[in-house]
Amino acid sequence: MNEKDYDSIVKIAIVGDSGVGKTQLIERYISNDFCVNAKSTIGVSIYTKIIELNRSHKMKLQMWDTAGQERFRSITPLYFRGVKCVLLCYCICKKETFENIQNWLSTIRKYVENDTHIILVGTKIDLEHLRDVGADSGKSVALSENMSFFETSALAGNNVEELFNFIINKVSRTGHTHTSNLIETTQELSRITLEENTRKKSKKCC
Ligand SMILES: Nc1nc2c(ncn2[C@@H]2O[C@H](COP(=O)(O)OP(=O)(O)O)[C@@H](O)[C@H]2O)c(=O)[nH]1
Ligand SMILES: [Mg+2]
Repeated sequence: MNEKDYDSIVKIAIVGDSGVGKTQLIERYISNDFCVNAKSTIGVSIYTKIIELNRSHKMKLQMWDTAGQERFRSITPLYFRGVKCVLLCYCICKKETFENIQNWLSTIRKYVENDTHIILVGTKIDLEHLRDVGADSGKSVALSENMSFFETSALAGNNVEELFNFIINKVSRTGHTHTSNLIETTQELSRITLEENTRKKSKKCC
């Protein structure tokens, strides 16, 4: 499938503490598909996957993953621009990653539109024997903060397909996508990357 062959585009951003399994979750979802690429640029990896909603509509999912800068709490507003859905992840075996959810929420809500879906995701449920955060706690925070809730395992594959099908369902029902915003965002990202590369090159010369 030609990567440009799509009718709409949806940006999804994934956040949460370092090590909770964000990258693995996305890689698990896309790994069996041919229409996949990850473009690593300044601090961001962008994965894409084209979904055939029906015979006349192909939707391109653009998934933004951090390249570790969440460790320093230095995610740029650009990361959230035009986003339609945010996956906010914590590890069910590490309570502190769950306790950080409120901090993440304040960051997310500072930058996203009101109609952005936020999904709370408890990761690594294959490590049930090490569970440190009950599913009920996750559910209850999700409910009080108006988020959807999933528990997944990227390792075993539990609920990964279901999670992304849920997202596709949600965003396709609300209909509109932020195409123009996304084009601007992608152009801006290319510009910054270009500037970064030029700066690095000129440093080497001197
Ligand atoms: N047991 C288990 N380990 C996982 C799972 N997902 C990720 N990991 C491990 O957790 C560590 C961090 O994963 P990564 O995706 O890089 O986390 P990120 O920093 O949030 O992107 C790695 O060692 C992964 O192998 C999972 O579902 N189950
Ligand atoms: Mg990562």
